[in-house]
Amino acid sequence: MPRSKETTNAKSKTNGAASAKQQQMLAHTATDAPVLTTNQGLRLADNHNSLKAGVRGPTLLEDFILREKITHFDHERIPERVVHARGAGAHGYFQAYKSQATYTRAAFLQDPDVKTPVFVRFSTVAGARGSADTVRDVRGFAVKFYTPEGNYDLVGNNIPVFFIQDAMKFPDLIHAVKPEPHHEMPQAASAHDTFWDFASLMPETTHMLMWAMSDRAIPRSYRMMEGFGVHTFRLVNSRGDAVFVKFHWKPRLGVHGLAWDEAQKIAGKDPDFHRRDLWESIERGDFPEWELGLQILDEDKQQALGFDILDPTKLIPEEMVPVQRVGRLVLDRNPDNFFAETEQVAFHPGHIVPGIDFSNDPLLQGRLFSYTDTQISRLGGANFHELPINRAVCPFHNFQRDGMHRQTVNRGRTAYEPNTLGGGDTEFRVDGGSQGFQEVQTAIESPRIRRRSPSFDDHFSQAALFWHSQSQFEKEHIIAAFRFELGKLEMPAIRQRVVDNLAHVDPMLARKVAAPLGIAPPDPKAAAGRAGFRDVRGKLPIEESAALRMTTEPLHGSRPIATRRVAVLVADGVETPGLKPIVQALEQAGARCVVVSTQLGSVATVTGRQFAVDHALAAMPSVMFDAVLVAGGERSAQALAGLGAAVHFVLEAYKHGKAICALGEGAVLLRLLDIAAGADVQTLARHPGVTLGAGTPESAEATAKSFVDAIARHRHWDRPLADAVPG
Ligand code: HDE
Repeated sequence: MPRSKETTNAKSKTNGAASAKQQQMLAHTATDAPVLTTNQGLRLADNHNSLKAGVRGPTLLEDFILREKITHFDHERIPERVVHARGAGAHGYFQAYKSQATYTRAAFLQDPDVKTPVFVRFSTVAGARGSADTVRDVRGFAVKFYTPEGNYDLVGNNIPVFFIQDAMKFPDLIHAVKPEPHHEMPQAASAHDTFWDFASLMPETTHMLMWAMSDRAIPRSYRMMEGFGVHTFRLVNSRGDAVFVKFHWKPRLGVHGLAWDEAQKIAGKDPDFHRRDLWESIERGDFPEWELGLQILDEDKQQALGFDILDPTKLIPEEMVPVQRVGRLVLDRNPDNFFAETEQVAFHPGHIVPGIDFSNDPLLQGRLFSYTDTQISRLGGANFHELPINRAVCPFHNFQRDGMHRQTVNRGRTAYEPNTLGGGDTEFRVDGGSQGFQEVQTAIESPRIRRRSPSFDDHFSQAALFWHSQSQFEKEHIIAAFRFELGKLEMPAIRQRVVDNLAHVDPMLARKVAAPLGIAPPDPKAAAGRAGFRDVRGKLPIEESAALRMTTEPLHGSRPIATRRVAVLVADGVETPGLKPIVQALEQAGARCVVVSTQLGSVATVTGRQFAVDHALAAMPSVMFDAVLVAGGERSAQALAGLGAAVHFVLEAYKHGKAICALGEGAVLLRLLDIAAGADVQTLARHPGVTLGAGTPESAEATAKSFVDAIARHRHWDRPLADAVPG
């Protein structure tokens, strides 16, 4: 209804000056923007003022517009996930390299020309939805394939084994690791008494604890971590033949971690570190990529392995059963809306397609009924499959009906099967033929029994395999992580139980962990006497597995430092002729260079030109970067060397093992660290990952090459002085 003149005048009077200004700001969109309405489609004449009894009077109950708006706002939140609450997601596709028909009839693994759409959600496990990304934790790696045969969810983690063997213990595990119930502390951390109390009393957790204390639990990026289906599944071909399978995701960029000190600092300086990294990479066109790997095992070969493939605390070493790479996953589109997609996506290990089936892993079996339950409580009813992010892309129809928030308008008279009234003999038929899902038929003839299989009793041999497979730096980081976590405990008895258990992995590991903890030396006998302790060792034919180490080899190809972030430190008086070709070479090798200075805007070069600055030191600390390039130029270098923030920047990067390159006079920042004193070849050789360049255009090529090589090794953990550097 058109507004009368009086109404308009009265309104502008009551709105006052501020409102007039706001309306002026909105004026340029007024003609083409869609009109604001209520949820019922009623056009709004005012979105700033509630309906009052006079301009200074009380708000009227009849203001249905205000009530609708506030009521909706009051109900905006849904319960966060019980576990994996903190996450980030992206769209993409999966493409098989060639048909896997020999093993499976799953449609998405047949045709190399077909791209199957996917949505992937990465997550931490313990923290609340607003917790920091870089805490020490397992990461979720959940993939939803929208296949022509229905949705298939591969709901895995970045660690190939799990803490417990039986679903019965999952609520206990999660209650132990979540913030303690009396004071709700600590957030998103396992370094507290209840977690280690539980873990130390359940020695089956030992293998997973080794992984959780390693740098795998503080990934550099979601893009640089592996993914695993964890449980043993089955693949089934069109003849109905089944094989066992373990699923792997292998990242194109290698597997890399942060330094623990760095991870903790990032948690404060940029709690969204992983989420931002994923988002920005996709926005820039650096699409994250993984290869899908299959470890295939004939059903009759399982006995020969020396451990039980149904036990989720065990992995199959790649040396025993190689991983076949069968396709690639590419993430190339960010969500349009976090809530609608990343928050409402509902994964379930039981969302499966013909050609894939389960094993009897008792943890997997428990998961199969848990996930529907959680979606019903989180997403408000049984119709969560109708939300756009959860909808199958193939037609789906059945006689399930009604329920909260039903969106489908089912037609016709029949909601049952069989029927004769549905328009034809039956409205839908079941497909008992080649297309329908059919479980693998397996014989079960056993007594009903509530007991753990004795074949699950080996709690330590794979923990030992993991430990012995680690490189020196990984071992040191694991020891430091155990010391950190146990050092936070209030109860010495819990520390003692942990190191007593560790003595069954390796006595030296246990002694090193125990040394600074003020407890008695590890006692393997005490551990062996405790309830729940099992150490019936199987026989593994290998003592080490190279596949269990993190990547230290540089990437091959033309972009060996793809997506690495390099800070270029400059100040007024910077020399650019020797700097620019290096920046160019780094970017050609795939890196992203970011100019950092004392202030935003630009600095003046030595010849008086403007050199643009991307970030100020105060807002962009060195933990946000993979490498540092200190520019040359007498005045620039002196200015930086006189600034605590700049010195700390380089100091911290050195401590965290990052590649550092200083050009010409820029080396003065390293001299303060006593790194480059008398910078001859021998001295430099003692400082892995440090490059000193002359800073001239002629020397740029050689300097860039050495710097790129250093960045490509990710981190230089073998720095002799790193511990001595305060930071
Ligand atoms: Fe989960 N898990 N889980 N889980 N899980 C959930 O489902 C559960 C387990 C995993 O990004 C919940 O939708 C039980 C193993 C991932 O949305 C819940 C048991 C592995 C995600 C649930 C397990 C996982 C979840 C919480 C033991 C690695 C996040 C919200 C029987 C293979 C998916 C939800 C996402 C989420 C239950 C064990 C991975 C409560 C009962 C083992 C990646 O249903």
